[in-house]
Amino acid sequence: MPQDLSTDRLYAKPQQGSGDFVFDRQVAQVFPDMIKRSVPGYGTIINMIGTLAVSCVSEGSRCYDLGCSLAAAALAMRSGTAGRDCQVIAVDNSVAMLERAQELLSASEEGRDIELVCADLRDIEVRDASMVVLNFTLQFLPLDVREGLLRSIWQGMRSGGVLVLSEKIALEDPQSQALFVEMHHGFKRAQGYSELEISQKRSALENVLIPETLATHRKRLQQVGFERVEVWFQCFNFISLLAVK
Ligand code: GEK
Repeated sequence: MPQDLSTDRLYAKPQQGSGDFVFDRQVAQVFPDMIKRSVPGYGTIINMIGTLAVSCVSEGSRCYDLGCSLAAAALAMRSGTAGRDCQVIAVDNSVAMLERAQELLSASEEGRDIELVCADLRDIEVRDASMVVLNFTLQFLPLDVREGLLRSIWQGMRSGGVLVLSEKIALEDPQSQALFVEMHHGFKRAQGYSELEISQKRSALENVLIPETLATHRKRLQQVGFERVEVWFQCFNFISLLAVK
């Protein structure tokens, strides 16, 4: 495996203490490599967000990428809506992520057309949206704010608009959960991560990434008002839902 500066080796050496995972400059630098080698199907999900945008985004509306990291989903929406009248807004509260996103987006005409906002997504007012993406972001928010956030997103969406909600989920059945965790670790080994990297990353995420079950996600999306909720992608415990207002 090549070991350049953009390769994720952040957990390759034994860590001092038990630091929780943070989205800092080091993470931003290696993020594309990290997420591709950690989330099975990430590239497919990003591509399909672009495909969804082609048919789901309506004229004069807004598209939001909430918890955008390096704005890959925003860029996919922008490509899917090229030449059309809509605004793509990408939000993240990590300054390091947004600085890197700005560098990457400024390299292309489509990228320069995306509005980057540095803010906590709980403070963002979603308005007139036909497409909203929460691609592996909700899982990092405290459990007690998730419903309120989804409700305010729903309120800011056009009727018929779509929310793409991708999450790492927990399985209700403990044996299935154990099997999927093992399969995910197998995926990470196949991507070149060592046992030390896998276990240290797992510990770092333990208090930070709080997964819920598919049933919990479904119920809450319906409770806040989404008419239809479908799983359109799943690989082990990584899923993506499409919720239609
Ligand atoms: C992608 N969607 O590549 N407000 C704003 N941003 C937040 C908040 C918050 N309260 N909490 C976390 N974030 C991206 C991948 S990564 C997923 C999303 C991962 C941001 C955080 O700074 C980070 O950039 C992102 O949510 C989660 O399609 O690393 O597993």
